[in-house]
Amino acid sequence: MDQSQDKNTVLIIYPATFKFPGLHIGIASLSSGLKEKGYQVKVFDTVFYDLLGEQDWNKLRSDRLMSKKIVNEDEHWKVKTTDMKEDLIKVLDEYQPKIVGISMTEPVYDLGLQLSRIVKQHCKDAIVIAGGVFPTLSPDIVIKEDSIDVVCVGEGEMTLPELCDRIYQKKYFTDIPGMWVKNSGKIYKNSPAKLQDINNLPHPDFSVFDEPIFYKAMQGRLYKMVNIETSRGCPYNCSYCASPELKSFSFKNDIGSYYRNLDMERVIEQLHYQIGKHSPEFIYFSSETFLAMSKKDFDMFVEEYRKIKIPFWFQTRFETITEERIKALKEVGMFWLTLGIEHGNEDFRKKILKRGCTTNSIIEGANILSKLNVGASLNNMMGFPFENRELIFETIKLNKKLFEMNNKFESNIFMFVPYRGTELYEICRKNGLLPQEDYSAAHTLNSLSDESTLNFTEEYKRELKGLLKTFNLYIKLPEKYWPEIKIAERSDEEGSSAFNRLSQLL
Ligand code: B12
Ligand code: SF4
Repeated sequence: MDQSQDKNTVLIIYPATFKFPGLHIGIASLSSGLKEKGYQVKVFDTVFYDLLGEQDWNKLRSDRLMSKKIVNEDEHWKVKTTDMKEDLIKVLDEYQPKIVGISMTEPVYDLGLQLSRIVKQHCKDAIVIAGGVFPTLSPDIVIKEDSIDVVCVGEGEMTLPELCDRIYQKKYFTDIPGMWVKNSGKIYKNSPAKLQDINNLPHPDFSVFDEPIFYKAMQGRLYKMVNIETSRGCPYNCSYCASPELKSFSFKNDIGSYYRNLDMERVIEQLHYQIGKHSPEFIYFSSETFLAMSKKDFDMFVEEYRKIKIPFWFQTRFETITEERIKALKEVGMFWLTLGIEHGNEDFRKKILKRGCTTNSIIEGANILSKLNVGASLNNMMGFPFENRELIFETIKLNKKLFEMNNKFESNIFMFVPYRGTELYEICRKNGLLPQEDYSAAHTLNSLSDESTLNFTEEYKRELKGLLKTFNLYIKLPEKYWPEIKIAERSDEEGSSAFNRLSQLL
């Protein structure tokens, strides 16, 4: 890089849902790669701008009886009262970046685009590059946007510094693997870059995030949390998830396996590094299926974590739970875990959602957790194609059964959103369930929306909305209340007062 350049800051924009913080490993990993090459990195995030009219992620969750209200919000979070656009312009003026990156998942794509337009209007010469899951799976949509010059298709740790070097050295940059580049009206679609051995990457650089972003809720309290990556991708193939698509994208393009585990030695090294740097109160193992690890790795993890003594939580699948593992993890600080049920009907789960997990293994796993007095968040969805009220009640009944086994379980319910590139997206499209041919879920910025975006009848959409609202009442109150809960499903005055009355009983 030409060190004579005094302005060598790369700005990375992180469009995020209001009050839904969490360290973004992708951005942190890009930052480490850039800093190794001598660049400065500035992150602009939207986490604390109220873009949803006071409907924040946590409030909606507690309104829907999914989680406890946070008691110490004001100690760590600060809602921004300034204008997001003006704040972004101030950052652009201060750092005068030549390269501005934007990380986008599908639900925040619209917001990301708005921000990219502000950048282009204000800094005409800056190169704007979009990356993340949505640009990777839909580069053709993203590259069409006037405010986007380059799309990073796939991982960016190696390709973004390469692009920056070329730009700073005023070199030709239209042929970088893993990049789609728009130049003088022409689009250069370069082949994807080979995937990296994640063990050779530098540790993610979380110092680019403001302190409030480290604070996430656990059981109604905010704690300073650090995310530790133990793997990328997931061995399973659920039809509604982007992970299998990222896997098949890598397979089809012969760039290596997307599903990669970090060596356990590297995970432990990373833990000590991040703890030393950030002193977290909690650790979140940011892996799609944490317990999909070998016995050798598991044993090493338990042995090493024993010395760390910081509570931790993670996400895994029911099939990966054994009594021996949960007992060992509890002893060394496991506080909580998140598990997907997604649907109560085994056949539906298997055939439509492509989740092979049996109801028996869900119940067995829940039994182990109950016996060892471990709490967990259980994730569920509704509003799928080919589902109906009766099938949704199977999800309710399974969650009810589990809650009766262990009242520390929290049941989350989300409206199904078809993400582009997934198998269920295609099924929705073929069955005329998408509102338009080029549908994207970009407008679902609030992923807790209670409106189904599928082409169902208005009556069924209302029914779904009511069931989403009352899901936890059905689970937590005895069946004798069910007729009253049915009234609470309605959004009229009688429905609302029934909902309020019944909520008081919990
Ligand atoms: C940890 C995680 C989170 C964390 C951190 C957020 C984040 N965006 O990383 C939290 C809990 C905050 C979160 C929140 C959400 N998440 Co999430 N999350 C994940 C998960 C499990 C792992 C992400 C990760 O760490 N990957 C490893 C890193 C290294 O990869 P990466 O982030 O993709 O980044 C690399 C490349 O994409 C690229 N890249 C990324 N950004 C950029 C930017 C530039 C400029 C460049 C050049 C390159 C580049 O380079 C990076 C390094 O190689 C993924 C699953 C998955 N397989 O991606 C879901 C996933 C990304 N989440 C998803 C969703 C839907 C959400 C939420 C909407 C959830 C919700 N219900 O509200 C929010 C949206 C948050 C947001 N603003 O993006 C979906 C996105 C679906 C889609 N098609 O877009 C995924 C794919 C899971 C799924 N269901 O399919 N999530
Ligand atoms: S187990 Fe989770 S991360 Fe893996 S494919 Fe299924 S939904 Fe995606």
